[in-house]
Amino acid sequence: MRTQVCIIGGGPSGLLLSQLLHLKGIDNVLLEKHTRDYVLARIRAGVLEHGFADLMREAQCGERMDREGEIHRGFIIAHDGKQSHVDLHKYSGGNSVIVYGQTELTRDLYDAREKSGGKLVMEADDVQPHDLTSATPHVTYRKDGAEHRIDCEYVIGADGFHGVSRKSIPANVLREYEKVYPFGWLGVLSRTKPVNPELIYVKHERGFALCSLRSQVLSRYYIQVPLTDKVEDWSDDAFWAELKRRLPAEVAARLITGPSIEKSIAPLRSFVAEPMRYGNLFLAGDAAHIVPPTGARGLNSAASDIYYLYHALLDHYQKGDDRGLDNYSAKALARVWKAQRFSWWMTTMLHSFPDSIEYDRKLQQTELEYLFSSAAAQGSLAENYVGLPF
Ligand code: FAS
Ligand code: PHB
Repeated sequence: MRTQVCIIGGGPSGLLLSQLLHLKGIDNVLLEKHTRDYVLARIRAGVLEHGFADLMREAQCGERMDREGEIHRGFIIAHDGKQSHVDLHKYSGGNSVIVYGQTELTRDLYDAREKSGGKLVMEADDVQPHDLTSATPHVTYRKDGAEHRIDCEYVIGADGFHGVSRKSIPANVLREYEKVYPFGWLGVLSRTKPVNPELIYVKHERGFALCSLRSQVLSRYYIQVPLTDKVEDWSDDAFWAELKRRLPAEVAARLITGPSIEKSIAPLRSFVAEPMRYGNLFLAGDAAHIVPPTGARGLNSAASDIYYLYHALLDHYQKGDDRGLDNYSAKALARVWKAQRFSWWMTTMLHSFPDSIEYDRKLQQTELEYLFSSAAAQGSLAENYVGLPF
């Protein structure tokens, strides 16, 4: 098989780029190692920057997001016995975020690709990119016991943190930067009415907590747990009891609990791989960078990678202009590192660190006192949370 662009990975990054390129007549094939149902069963992000939402609309996949997603103009940080409101709309010059689950937007993207006859190869085994620095790269994979080859001009590595693409960059070229946090997030999804119309981020001496939602009948909650915890250590009752201990009393009193329909522990890490290009391989999304979810930047960092790649490929195929492709890595990384900074800052400010000293805890308190005493500080938080410009 021959195509112009071969995309490895059928998560939101790969699917969004595939759909955008398709609409511009750029031929592409997407290879995903799992089934669509397996991909959709993963519960992940919940908050979309306005830039991501605009890309979904440009991909003609924004209709359900706009109908079912919730516009959020702020959120609450509960800390030191107070509930402080972050007015995103006021401090970001009128912007907001959309609360719409990654599962749903990924479903919308799969539906769009399948409706437009997209060339998606699901359950593609042993995907391997080859000859990346030549003018004729190709990708091989196995399916139904047969070996397949796709000849292409560009390979997009959108295969997530554990994918094959980043590992295809030689060790003497690749530079990796990583910070692992000494805790994880235990997340629960429940068919219950959310405890609050806006998200509540909680800084508590027992550990961080987050009250989020997917809709008015589907709630998403998280509590910080030690890295040694296993999800089987946590019954639903134990989860709800611990969440209530960390919430402000009046919030805990109105919390509606119910059986978990998904429960998992995610480790927290900050990670960046440089460069994001190697020959005709371009990395995008989690294949190149990971953030702790505290700042809701994970999925949203993928958005700008896709935006830059989409426009760079358009310029190449429509104008013969390769400046976008040549500048991709530097441009994408500039925004990626800003998302890294913001996610590190939110995580450091709101979590309990096992090895912290009294001075560190005073600094956390001061960070929050400064934040809520300064319009400039709230403006900085707001512009990062709604999404820095692409
Ligand atoms: P993905 O990992 O989503 O997709 C990569 C795809 O490539 C997968 O479908 C995988 O099966 C496929 N693949 C992998 N190797 C392959 C191979 N060799 N061949 C073919 N296909 C291959 N972000 C937030 O903003 N908020 C959150 O609350 C949040 N929570 C998260 C919780 C967890 C447990 C995780 C892991 C991530 C979370 N994230 C969150 C970040 C997450 O949303 C990612 O940013 C988002 O999934 C990135 O999308 P992709 O880059 O498409 O990568
Ligand atoms: C979520 O709803 O899953 C979510 C929301 C905001 C975050 C992290 C996770 O910062």
